[in-house]
Amino acid sequence: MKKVYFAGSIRGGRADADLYKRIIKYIQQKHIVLTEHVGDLSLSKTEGLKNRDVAIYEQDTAWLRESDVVIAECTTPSLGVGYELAYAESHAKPVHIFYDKSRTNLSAMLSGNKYFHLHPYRSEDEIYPVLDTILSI
Ligand code: 6IA
Repeated sequence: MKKVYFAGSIRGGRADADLYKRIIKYIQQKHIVLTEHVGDLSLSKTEGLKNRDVAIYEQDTAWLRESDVVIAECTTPSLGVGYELAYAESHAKPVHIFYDKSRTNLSAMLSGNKYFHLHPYRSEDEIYPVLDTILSI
């Protein structure tokens, strides 16, 4: 059983929140997702404003350090997710990036970094077998 840090856009926009929720549910069948709130559909783009951002940063970076693997859905661009990916790299965590190639032109700062494992997909059903492979290693 692995500890998975799942990263997805929050203030960057919640257009893919349903997808995050499905991916998190899938991973949770066999593993622990430290960041279940990323798929919380009641969490809006502005929800975080009333929360204490320092506490969020401290908690998320602690979870990143604790995680075995980082999985990010990057179709909706997010500054927070970009930061988390660089943080994960600096802590030598394996990082897997999923994105819908018909909807996103992934930042060169991600697609140009050979450290990251990129998983462009055309349809959502392509994501799950790749997750199985990643999480069985
Ligand atoms: O820049 P963004 O907000 O799009 O960054 C999204 C990423 O930052 C996600 O992968 C999260 O891990 C992290 N993040 C951003 N906002 C929050 C947050 N807000 N809580 C936890 N992680 C966050 C309040 C949530 C609420 C349920 C208390």
